[in-house]
Amino acid sequence: MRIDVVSIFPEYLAALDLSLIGKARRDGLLDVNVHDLRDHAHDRHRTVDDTPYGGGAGMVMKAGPWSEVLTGIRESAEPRSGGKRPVLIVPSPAGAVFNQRMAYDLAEEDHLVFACGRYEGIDERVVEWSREHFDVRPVSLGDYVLNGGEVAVLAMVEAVGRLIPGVVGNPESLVEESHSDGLLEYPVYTKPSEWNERPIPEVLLSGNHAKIARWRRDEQFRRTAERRPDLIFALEPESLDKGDRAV
Ligand code: 6GU
Repeated sequence: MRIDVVSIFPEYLAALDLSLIGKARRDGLLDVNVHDLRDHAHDRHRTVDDTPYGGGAGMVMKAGPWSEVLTGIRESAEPRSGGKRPVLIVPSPAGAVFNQRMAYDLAEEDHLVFACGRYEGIDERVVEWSREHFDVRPVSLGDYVLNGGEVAVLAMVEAVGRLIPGVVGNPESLVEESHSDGLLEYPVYTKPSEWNERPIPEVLLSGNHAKIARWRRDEQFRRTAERRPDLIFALEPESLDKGDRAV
């Protein structure tokens, strides 16, 4: 998968050299390119923002540098088989909220481009113009405000990157994690079996795999109902098994 990130703080994205995502890059599974938007501002002060039409607080990112950098990225991308357009993700608190479903969908794409806005956002005409060549998706991490899209991009690239085959060493570990089945994950324990006068749940020592599976599933429901009741309401009836019941 190819990933391009455009930012006025490219140093923020240095973390993409680390850990699992860094290894995936070195292994050739991810081709990540970070672009400095200011390289596409051609005045003496490398200006990327200006005051908003209609007045109001803050500054708005100018269209010119954005159109230049996005055109360069598009032209440098190989023509895609089937004419599939790259996905342009615009991180914004005004976007659709990112979730595991979206991460799975994005992991199927060949080319993701992230446009990190700062200030009050990017001139809306850039977003409209981009639809000609990109599949444009404004995406938010959640209902709170960050100063810019960079931290959101780190989160999204990690969530998507780890779903690409070969990035996570043991693909089994993707199956039983939070949100993979619409529920939060069950609690886990390791040795010693008693610590600080606290034993682990007895069932986990029973050797009865069906019973353990049932206990874990019940714990998933208990946790989800307590911490994220919204997820219980969103469950597809078909995703429930015969043993599921109100916990
Ligand atoms: Cl994706 N960007 C910004 N600037 N703020 C956010 C966000 C994104 N998600 C939540 N708050």
